[in-house]
Amino acid sequence: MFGKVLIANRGEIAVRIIRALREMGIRSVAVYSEADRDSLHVMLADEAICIGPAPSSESYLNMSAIISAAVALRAEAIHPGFGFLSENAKFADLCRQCNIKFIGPSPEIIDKMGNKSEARNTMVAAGVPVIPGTKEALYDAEKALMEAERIGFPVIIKASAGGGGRGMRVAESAEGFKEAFNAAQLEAEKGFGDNSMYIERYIKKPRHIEFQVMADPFGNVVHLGERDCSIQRRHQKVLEESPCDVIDDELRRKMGETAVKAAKAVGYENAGTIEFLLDEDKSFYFMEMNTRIQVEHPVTEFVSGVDLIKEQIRVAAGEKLSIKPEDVKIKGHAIECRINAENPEKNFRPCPGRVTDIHLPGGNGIRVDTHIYTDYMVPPNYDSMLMKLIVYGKDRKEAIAKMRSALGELVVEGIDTNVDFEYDIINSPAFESGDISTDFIPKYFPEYVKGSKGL
Ligand code: MV4
Repeated sequence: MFGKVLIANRGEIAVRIIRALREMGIRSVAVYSEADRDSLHVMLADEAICIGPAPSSESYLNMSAIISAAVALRAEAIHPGFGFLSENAKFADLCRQCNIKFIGPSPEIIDKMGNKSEARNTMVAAGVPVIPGTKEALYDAEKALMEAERIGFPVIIKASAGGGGRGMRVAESAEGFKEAFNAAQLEAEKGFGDNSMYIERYIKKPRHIEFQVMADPFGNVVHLGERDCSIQRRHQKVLEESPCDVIDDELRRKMGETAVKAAKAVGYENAGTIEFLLDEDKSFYFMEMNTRIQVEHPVTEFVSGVDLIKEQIRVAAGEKLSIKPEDVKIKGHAIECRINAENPEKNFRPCPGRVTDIHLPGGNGIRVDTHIYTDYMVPPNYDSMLMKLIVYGKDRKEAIAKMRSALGELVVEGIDTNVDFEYDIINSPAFESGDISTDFIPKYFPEYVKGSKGL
């Protein structure tokens, strides 16, 4: 096992990883930017080192500064968390060259899954269902239109290098298709420096269902059930839950088997997520694979009883998976709300500033993952997530009741937050009845989508 691990991240996930390391008897090294000197992750780690100025590009994305820190403090491995360098194949490769274990999959796999069109083709070859669409990269609106006619409208135009909704447009018919294609392509070119596109049939009102997989270096792969992450606002998840209400044991077995097949097809290692779109008729299709631990991993930890961060560290150190497929039992129901420093009344604009007071909920089945404390200054330089509130109950009804109670108790003063927005969602008849799809917020909370460009 490792003696010392560096955490190449900040905020609540850095805190989460440091706690797992401490429980495992492994020393932790925090890295921080000049804006994060007073951060909780710096205080909790065994050692901490400044890696640059506030902008991410000069600190948390600064590969040579992070590698130098690991070498100087003799860390044997780096946990990248999520965001920042977590899905950067170049960084994973740099770690390998410097003899530092990157806690995640190989650079080759990160690269392969990072190209969404290539990932899709890989899954087709592995016999994983994908949404009907194009195989060859498209660069030209004229040719793309011919493909769209073949697939049948409506279609969705996606950037090969994309993901998370950028460089994406829906075309309802041939009319306006070329404009949509060119707009998406321009966005892809600007955003990723890659103008290759692909097209799929557009699925209306799907659910975003993702399966957690975990793989060791010996080819063992398990899945730990699904998360329903359909409730999103402009491709940002707002609330996640596990299990999904409309997935029965038989469908879970089928989708889980498919997720494991997908991971095995690429020789996957460490924690990963297979994203599916689930259609209203219960057909499911591979959408993307995320090659990192995800924000919403705690809901899976609650229902599976597996500590995903510890498992990541163990398999990265060369150990076998601690769980066999037949040992996995999904029990109860978990819900996560993401608490952000933002103002829902003002188009969710970020609201950095000083936290003057907080009160955290607690009790049976309540988990709070956060880095904030009284008098903490939320810097304006990073994403606005302050906290994850996660609850666990015997069933969905109890989990909803716990979340309602926990959100009601939560106090964060000094800055604007989305707590009331989350409270409204949890208390809505639509959420309670389980009428959930990716258009949940525009459908039931249209007052919150003003100024949105839709997709
Ligand atoms: C789709 C789709 C419908 N049909 N693909 C959005 C982000 C990216 N990961 C893929 N996305 C979608 N792809 C086809 N063929 C609908 C979406 C989509 C979506 C997916 C998950 C969660 C929220 C969403 C919101 C709008 C659109």
